[in-house]
Amino acid sequence: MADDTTSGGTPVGRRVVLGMLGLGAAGVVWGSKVADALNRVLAPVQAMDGTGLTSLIPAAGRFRIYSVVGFLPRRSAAEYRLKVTGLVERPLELTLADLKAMNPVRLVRDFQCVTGWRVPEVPWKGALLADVLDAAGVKPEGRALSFKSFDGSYTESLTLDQARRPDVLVAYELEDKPVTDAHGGPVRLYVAPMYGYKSCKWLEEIEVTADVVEGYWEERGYDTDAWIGRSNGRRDDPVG
Ligand SMILES: Nc1nc2c(c(=O)[nH]1)N[C@H]1C(S)=C(S)[C@@H](COP(=O)(O)O)O[C@H]1N2
Ligand SMILES: [Mo]
Repeated sequence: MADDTTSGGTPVGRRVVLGMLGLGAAGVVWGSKVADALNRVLAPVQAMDGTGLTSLIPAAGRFRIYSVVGFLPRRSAAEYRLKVTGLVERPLELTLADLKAMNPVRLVRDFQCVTGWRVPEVPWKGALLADVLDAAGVKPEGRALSFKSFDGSYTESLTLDQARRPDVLVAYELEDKPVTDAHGGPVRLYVAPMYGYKSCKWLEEIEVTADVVEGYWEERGYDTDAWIGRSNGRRDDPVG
């Protein structure tokens, strides 16, 4: 399943969003007061494509903004915590200051969604995921990671070997500014060599697991190993 699943148009987006709100597409009578109210609430949601609802808010700049829950969750920098749990010696609860105290890494890479859009030369900054893992101390039986978002729904995964690459960040800056709410701030994952869906927004928890636990889009047919240019049947140029 790749770009052939792309389906533009507001009606699809509405149906999916209503489904997620538990109302059920079949029972919805368009034009009803309920639908009108929902449309006002969901006004920023413009379309559905192959990896989610695209909110075409002006602040998005060069990107499309995705949120599978149909809204943009919000957590202030002051109240933000990143939990590191599971098969670790020392479970952690890191503040944004804790993350910034780790060796900062800045990368400039193209950002590539599996549906085909690409933003060239995006600067990212954050702590190496490897450094976060070392701070917690991964137990010998830990071989994979499960990432959870504070949107309450999105999950992702990496093997430990993938996670320890020098181009995988727990990112707090995007385009040399704090990661915005829309882009998954205060802190999101950034997996440079893989398609965008691996880069979990609104990152709340990293659980070390024995085996890979498939994430949101993997459960819906996308490849677990999401290398740009050699997964999901795509032939994109690899990132530089
Ligand atoms: N929590 C969460 N993370 C997510 C998504 C999402 O819907 N929810 N979408 C993924 C996909 S498919 C892409 S391409 C990128 C898009 O990042 P952006 O919204 O900052 O452009 O976020 C990824 N991370
Ligand atoms: Mo995506």
